[in-house]
Order: sequence, then C-alpha cells, then structure tokens
Amino acid sequence: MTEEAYLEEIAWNVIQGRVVAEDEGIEEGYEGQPAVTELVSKALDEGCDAKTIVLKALTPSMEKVGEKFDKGDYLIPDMLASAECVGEAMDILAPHMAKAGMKSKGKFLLATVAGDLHDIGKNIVNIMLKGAGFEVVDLGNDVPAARIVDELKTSGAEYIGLSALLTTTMREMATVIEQIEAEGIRDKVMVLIGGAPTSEAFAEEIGADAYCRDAFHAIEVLRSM
Ligand code: B1M
Repeated sequence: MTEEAYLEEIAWNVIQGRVVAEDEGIEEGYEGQPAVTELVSKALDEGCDAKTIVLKALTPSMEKVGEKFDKGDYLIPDMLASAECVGEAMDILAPHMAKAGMKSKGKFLLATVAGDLHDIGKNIVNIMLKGAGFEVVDLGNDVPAARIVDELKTSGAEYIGLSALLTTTMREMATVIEQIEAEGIRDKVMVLIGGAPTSEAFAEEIGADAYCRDAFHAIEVLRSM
C-alpha cells in the first residue's frame, strides 16, 4: 500500500472509531479488517513517517469528528471512540516521534480541579494536545490547587489546563490562579480553562489566559498564543 493509501485508511478508521480489527465501525461490514492500530503499525513497518501520520491522518480525522459532533451527527460515545483511536495510535507513534524530528511544543499540566470527578473532556483534551505535539502531564481528577502548584514548580511547565464540569467546583480554578500568583510564578505560565460551566467571561473574571470551549478550540487557542 502507498503512504497516501495508509493515511486515508487510518483517517477513515479514526472517523469510524475502529481501534482494532475486531471492532465494528459506524458503518457496517468492516469487522475483521485492519483498523487504526494495525494500520499504524504496518505503515511504520513500511517506512511511513510518524509525523506525517499525525499531521495528515490523525489530526484532520479528529477535525472531521469535531465537525460531525458540532452538527449533531456524532454523539459523545462516537467522539470518544475516535479519541480512543487517536490515543492508541499516539502510543504506537510516540517512540518514533523524536526520530521523525517532531520537537515538543512545550510542557502542559492538565487537571480536573478539586471536588470534581468529571474527566472525559479532560482526557480528550489530553489526547488532542499530545497529537498536536505537546508533552502532557495529566494529574487526573479531583486535584487540589496546592498539588497543581507544586507540580508546576517542579515540572517547570509552560501551560496549565484546568477542567471543571460543576458550577460548585469551577471557582477552584480561581483558587489555583491565586496560589500561582502567591508563589510569584504567574508570569511563567499560561493558564487555559475549559468545561461546560466555564466561559470567556469567567476566564476573564478569574484572570485565566484563555477559555477553550472544546478540545479543538484548545489547539486553536494554543496556535494563536
Ligand atoms: Co455529572 N454532572 N455529576 N457525572 N455529568 C453534569 C456535568 C451535569 C451538567 C448533569 C446534569 O445535571 N444535567 C451536572 C452538573 C450541574 C451543575 O453543576 N450545574 C452533573 C452533576 C450534578 C453530577 C453529580 C453532582 C451528580 C450526583 O452525584 N448527584 C456528580 C458529581 C461528581 C463529582 O464530580 N464530584 C456527577 C457525576 C458524574 C459521573 C461520575 C456519573 C459522570 C462522570 C464520569 C467521568 O467523567 N469519568 C458524569 C457525567 C458523564 C456527566 C455528563 C452526563 C457528561 C459530562 C461529559 O463527559 N461531557 C454531564 C451532563 C452533560 O454534559 N450533558 C454531567 C462530555 C465531554 C466531552 O465534554 O467535559 O464539557 P466536556 O469537555 C469538553 C469541553 O468542555 C472542553 O473540551 C472537552 C472536549 O471537547 N474542556 C476543556 C473541558 N475541560 C477542558 C480543559 C481545557 C480545555 C478544554 O484545558 C486546556
């Protein structure tokens, strides 16, 4: 198969949400045929470039998935299946990235704030950030502000992404920013926030650098920074 054919097949399978050959896709009749993980491994074996797979298959396919989600053609489980495809593909590609000359775009700390267990959105953001070339340290969910600030100081990360899905936990984001300010390191880090109850106005109110309405928007915001 040519490199172009691999890229097309990988992208199509991401959109179908097919991680391995046994998976059914959105469309019927493809069970048993190679899916994302088999195709990515084979493409690498046959000399395809890891960076090209990320840039020309995984990234555009997730953009397509985002468009389908925005239009209401895809529901959350469909988006998660595609996101899982990209995550699994990234695990296979990661060791080849340095070889392909893809430098890290920066270190990113990601956390769902204290008191909040919602992490589906954060996990999608994690995958998208890795796909876009960032080095991501995911601190998980229900993460106290003090731990985020400690990790920031030890890791020297340039970016923090905070997620909250509850109106009762979103104020925690302000606490994180206040503690970063108290440590005198606010000018060393860009703070991005996201999650359903947050907004542009809220980001401004608490002194965050940017609000990201979804994972795709987060990548756009970072590109513009
Ligand atoms: Co809960 N829950 N939940 N829940 N839950 C909501 C959020 C709720 C709106 C449901 C409702 O009542 N209609 C409501 C909140 C109401 C409010 O605060 N006003 C709610 C509630 C009340 C609760 C509990 C309190 C229920 C209870 O126990 N009585 C409880 C709280 C637990 C806790 O956190 N302490 C609870 C529990 C749970 C589950 C554990 C069952 C489960 C979470 C499982 C998990 O995450 N592992 C859950 C779920 C699944 C939901 C809903 C149904 C779906 C959330 C989700 O995953 N969305 C949700 C209702 C809904 O939204 N329809 C609901 C999909 C995800 C892809 O979107 O997270 O917005 P989202 O992420 C997007 C963007 O926001 C953005 O990018 C992501 C990807 O595109 N983004 C970022 C998010 N973070 C970002 C960070 C960034 C950038 C972008 O940094 C750079």
